[in-house]
Amino acid sequence: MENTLTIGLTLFLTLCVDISEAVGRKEGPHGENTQKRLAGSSDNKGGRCSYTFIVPQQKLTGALCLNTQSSTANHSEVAALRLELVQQQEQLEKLRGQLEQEGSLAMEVRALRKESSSMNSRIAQLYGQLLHEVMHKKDQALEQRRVENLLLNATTQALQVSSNYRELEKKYGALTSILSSQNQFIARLEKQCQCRGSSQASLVGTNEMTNDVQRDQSAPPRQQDKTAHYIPSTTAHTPTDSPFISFPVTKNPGPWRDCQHVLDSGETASAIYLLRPQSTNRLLQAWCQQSHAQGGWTVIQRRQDGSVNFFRTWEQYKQGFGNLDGEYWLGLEHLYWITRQAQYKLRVTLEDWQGRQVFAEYDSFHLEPENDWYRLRLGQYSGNAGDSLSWHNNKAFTTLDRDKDSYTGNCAHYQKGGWWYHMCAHSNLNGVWYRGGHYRSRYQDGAYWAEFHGGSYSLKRISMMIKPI
Ligand SMILES: [Ca+2]
Repeated sequence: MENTLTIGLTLFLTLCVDISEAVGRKEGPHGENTQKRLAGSSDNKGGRCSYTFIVPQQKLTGALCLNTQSSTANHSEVAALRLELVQQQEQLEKLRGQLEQEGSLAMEVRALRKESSSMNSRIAQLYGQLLHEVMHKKDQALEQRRVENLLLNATTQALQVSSNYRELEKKYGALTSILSSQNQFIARLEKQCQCRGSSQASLVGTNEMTNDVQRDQSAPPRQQDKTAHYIPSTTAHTPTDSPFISFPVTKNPGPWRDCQHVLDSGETASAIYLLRPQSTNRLLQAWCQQSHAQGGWTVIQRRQDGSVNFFRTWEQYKQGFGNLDGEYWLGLEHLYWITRQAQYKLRVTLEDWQGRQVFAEYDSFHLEPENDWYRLRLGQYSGNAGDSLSWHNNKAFTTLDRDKDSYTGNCAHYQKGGWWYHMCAHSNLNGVWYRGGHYRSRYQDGAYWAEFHGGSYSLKRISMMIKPI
């Protein structure tokens, strides 16, 4: 604008100078006053510079110098200037248009930048989500692999269990087969026993069974079983007959009520004596222990060398069996009649394989009759062997062929001897006599007293004795 104004003023001044010169040339000598009035004190002679001051309406700063001699502008220059002015105006317009265009572009750029920024944040968000999903999928893959491994392990275990189950089934089948054959064997034995009883065919059947079971025992079978001391089975059918073959040489031939009676009669030697309990015609022989614990003891059971098989039937446990000077069982029926006479006490003496001797005493002992399965009635314990019989108090007697115990199976079958079983035993002095004490067996079938060395220790010497109080 300032340039345009300057150019305008210059043109105006140039035009003014031209006009005044033209006027001066027309007036000639008459125009001197006028020239002097216009130029003031300045003199136009000899090409001297004349000045004309024009005060524009706008405020001007600085002095304006007009060379009247150079103001020979022509129209072409004016036209050129005008053209230039127009061109500049056009350029100005163009610039303005460009400026406006640039302004709109700047707006667009700003909008684009804003959009770009929002897009960037959106991309960052999406990237974050994607990363999260990738990690999640990775975790899922790991979890899936873990579950697959667990499944694999479980399957392996299931297969193992299945295999074990099949093996157990096979074992069970084998055991069932063994049990079946054992039952058949037992039935055969019972039949043989019955045959033996009815035909009175002496001891052939018994000896067969003895030998057969003897194989379970560590001691070899002895010929003693076949000697004259064996208690014959005829007593079961003719109780009044004497079942005994030998008698000791005594001052008084007897019979006596019990061994205390023998002692009281002056017979102080420990030996076999003939007894006949009161209220019965039943005669029997028993070993009287007269030197131990003040004497007078009627021995009702003895183990010492494994020479006699104790895996016997009900009838045999009822009547008694074995060798009176060795291992034997006096008989439940005899015990019943003896203990009816008075109040008796029971003494159990035990000896282990190191020679240690202990005893257990019960201050009362008697049996119920056969129709109550010779139920055990026992008093208070004393002694140093430990009490392994009170648990059996008030229990019926059980044998291989007569199961009166409270166990689901037959305890006598597993423990290989008749006893007052509960379910099953804290003691079984009629079990298998194993040599050496500790034994290895499928069942707890040794001759043991749990409180003395436990159930898997077969004792060396055992005796059960009764004596009236
Ligand atoms: Ca039972």
